[in-house]
Amino acid sequence: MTERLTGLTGLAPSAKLPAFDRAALKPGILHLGPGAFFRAHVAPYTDAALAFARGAHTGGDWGIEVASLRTADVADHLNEQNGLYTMLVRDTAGTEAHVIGAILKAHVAPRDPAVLLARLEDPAIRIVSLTVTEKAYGFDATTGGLDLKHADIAADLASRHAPRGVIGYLVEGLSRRRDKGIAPFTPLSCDNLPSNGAVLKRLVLDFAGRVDPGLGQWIENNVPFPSTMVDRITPASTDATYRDAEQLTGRIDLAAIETEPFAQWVIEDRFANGRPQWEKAGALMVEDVSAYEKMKLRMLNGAHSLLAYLGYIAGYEFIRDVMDDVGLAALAHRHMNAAAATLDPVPGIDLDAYADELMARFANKAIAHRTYQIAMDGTQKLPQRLLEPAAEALAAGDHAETYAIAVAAWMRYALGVDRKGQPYELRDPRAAEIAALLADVPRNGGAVSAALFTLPGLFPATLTENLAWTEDVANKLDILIQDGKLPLF
Ligand code: CS2
Repeated sequence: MTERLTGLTGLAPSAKLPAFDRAALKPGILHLGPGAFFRAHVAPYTDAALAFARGAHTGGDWGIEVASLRTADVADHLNEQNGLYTMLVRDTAGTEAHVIGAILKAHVAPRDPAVLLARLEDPAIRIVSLTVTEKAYGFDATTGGLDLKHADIAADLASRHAPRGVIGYLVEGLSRRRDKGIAPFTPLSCDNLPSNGAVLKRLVLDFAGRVDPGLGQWIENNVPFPSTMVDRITPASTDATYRDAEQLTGRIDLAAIETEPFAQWVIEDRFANGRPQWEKAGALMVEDVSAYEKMKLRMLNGAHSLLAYLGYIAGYEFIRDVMDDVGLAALAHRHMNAAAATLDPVPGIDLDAYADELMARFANKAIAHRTYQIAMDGTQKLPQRLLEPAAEALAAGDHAETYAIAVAAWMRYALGVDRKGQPYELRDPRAAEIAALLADVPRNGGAVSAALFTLPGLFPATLTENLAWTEDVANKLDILIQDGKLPLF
């Protein structure tokens, strides 16, 4: 019987092993949200930085502990495997298996909240990084501060010493450190939010200001919140992931993930207490990440969402299938060019070449990235990916047609019924609100778009008050509702 992946001896020669001494690793990073994206990005970048620093005095101080704030599976599998897991890198030329050794231990916050709080106040932990998805932050787009109706935020404000959400844990961790005279950790957001560090800072300060204004001041004075741009296309793991990981390593691995060869990480170099040499692993350390972030959110993620909604309604399972549809692929490219036109120059990047590279990445036949996965959480993704650039394009005198198509596609998707009349789950934190808004609305473009445009806090007035643009959305939505085909060209 095949053994479980628990150590590094006796693996198949096709497995690439960590190039540093794991026994010498000490914890330095606590990561919240050990999902597939983290295992394809922050962890392997850190692994590569550790390999570079091998033998150097402080290199081994950046081992990672992870904590899940929700489900236990990944954390349990990682612990059963002594933190080891396989990252498959897939391309049409073949699949490589990299065993990642940077993770030391995994925690499950709901099961043992005291342990996570204790880890947050350990002086050895100098960075707390996060990949928790947009919806976990509790950000209210209308006020720019905390969403007081967000379940975690409301619970944590009511019981700040026993938190359950990201902001509550960060504030409690920083509070304990201040009280004990321990230097703060650096919170490092790695989620697809614009100015993710600045947003996180605003939320943490808003929360701290409500429970202890002195703490808010201390955080303001002592804690940097660097923003980052993260990029690596990482589909959810499937049976094929586990099967190939087993074949290439010779070990059963229930924490295996798969990803593409491309990876990018741009990080603002402001840390309270040191950091790994991520630049040795290819990360770009900069003063201001905003230009990179906007480029990635608007060109990659904007086109991704467009393809996901149109593709899903058209019956395509994976992004690579949508890219085989010549019309939709052309639309995606046109969208990228339109998004590029809203950007300031991005240091060192040729935006035409970037768009070409994105087209090739989306078309990667070895990556099975579900349209349904990307279509998730639209209300959390639309603003930064589509609505902000749409508003800027309109203000610059453009018709913003590609955004009208994308928004119409999201609205069609929000109906929750496919072309064959089969219902599907929306998987959006505002799904119930959307369903209620649409309950008695006739299924035509004008009525459905008018209803969804009233969803509080989602669409900026600059868009909803532009009658030519809202009419364009309504017309396109009507076409999509009527026959589900895309006579857009
Ligand atoms: C995708 C992203 O699921 C989504 O919404 O657009 O996860 C995308 O794959 C990553 O941001 C790529 O870096």
